[in-house]
Amino acid sequence: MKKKAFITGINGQDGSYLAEYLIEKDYEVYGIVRRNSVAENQENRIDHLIGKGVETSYGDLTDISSLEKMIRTIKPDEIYNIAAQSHVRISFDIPQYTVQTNALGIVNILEAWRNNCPTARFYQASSSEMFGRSVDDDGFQRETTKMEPTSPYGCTKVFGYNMVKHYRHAYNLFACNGILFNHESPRRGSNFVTNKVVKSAVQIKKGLKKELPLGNLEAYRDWGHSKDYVRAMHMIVNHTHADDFVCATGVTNSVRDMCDYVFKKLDMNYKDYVTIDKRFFRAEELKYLKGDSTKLRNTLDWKPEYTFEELMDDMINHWLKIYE
Ligand code: NAP
Ligand code: F7E
Repeated sequence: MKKKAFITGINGQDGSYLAEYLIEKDYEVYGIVRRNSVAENQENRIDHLIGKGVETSYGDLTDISSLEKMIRTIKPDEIYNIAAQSHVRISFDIPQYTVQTNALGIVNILEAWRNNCPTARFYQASSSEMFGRSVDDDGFQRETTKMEPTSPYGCTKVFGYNMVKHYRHAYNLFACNGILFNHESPRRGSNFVTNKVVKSAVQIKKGLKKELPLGNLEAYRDWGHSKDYVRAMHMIVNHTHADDFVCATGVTNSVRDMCDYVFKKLDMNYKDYVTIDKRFFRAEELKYLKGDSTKLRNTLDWKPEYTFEELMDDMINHWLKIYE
């Protein structure tokens, strides 16, 4: 019999790659999508999968009835809680909504799971944003690094992380956290910095735009490819026991380095086009991320297939094709 997976956030960047990956592994894949006034937006990243192994229903993390109905009727083997208000800067503008979705939302799905299909394995999309201003002496963050979040988003993710561990210990359930560092792709929302830079640089190259306003160029991030990271999610859920794992490349670059690479690749100099706009700064900045994923690499034999440069090239080629 085919395994069944239930994915919240199936229409997001990771949800869509995860759905593709699980279909290749012969899973039946189910997901919830939110009602959107532009009907085409509801499933635009997974249109090509609907009816080809993926089935969706309307649902929302803040609506426990929709979660209970899905879990009760599907009886999934694996639940991936990928949905979130995932934009860090926007979490400063809408902190209560971010808490409702990311913090109360996880209580909703944990309860829906515990009461309707506790034999399923549960994955929570935890984040390096939980580490905030905390870095170990050797310049890395890892599973044991103290969590000192610097954003409403980061605070909600620490809450979710702890609730997942609590359900594991209190109810003996298979509940795991993947602590994922930044991961990107051509499907990344274009208000996250990588896709914003790549898309704008290509538009500038094609004469469609003149400048690129950005915020903090001195922030460092450990950027990987979403395709590599959804593979890690599946490995974590299929481990012999429930545990928490950091997933990262171990390489860090600044936003400035990233701009330099992308513009050079298009035979331009970022200094001629990038301007600084304080609208894109945050009330508190997370300055530096570099992840140590030794535990994931040694225990589950995971390693990334994409380097930072290959990731950027994939995104550049995507936007070049669109504007050609
Ligand atoms: P994304 O592209 O923003 O996708 C988020 C998904 O969640 C979308 O499908 C969105 O639906 C859905 N969603 C938002 N609010 C919801 C709600 N109230 N109820 C149900 N669905 C809701 O994010 P991503 O990059 O794929 O990230 C996936 C997860 O990993 C998120 O939990 C994020 O916080 C976490 N994470 C991401 C990274 C990263 O670098 N990408 C790193 C660490 C952790 P709509 O399309 O309707 O908005
Ligand atoms: O910002 C700086 C910004 O919004 C990266 C989410 O997936 O990863 C992501 O959160 C850096 C920050 O991602 C602009 O200040 C400069 O230092 O692409 P971002 P993020 O905030 O790191 C974590 C791990 C998650 O869990 C989140 O869900 O880039 N930056 N100028 C800018 N950022 C944006 N968005 N826009 C700018 O114009």
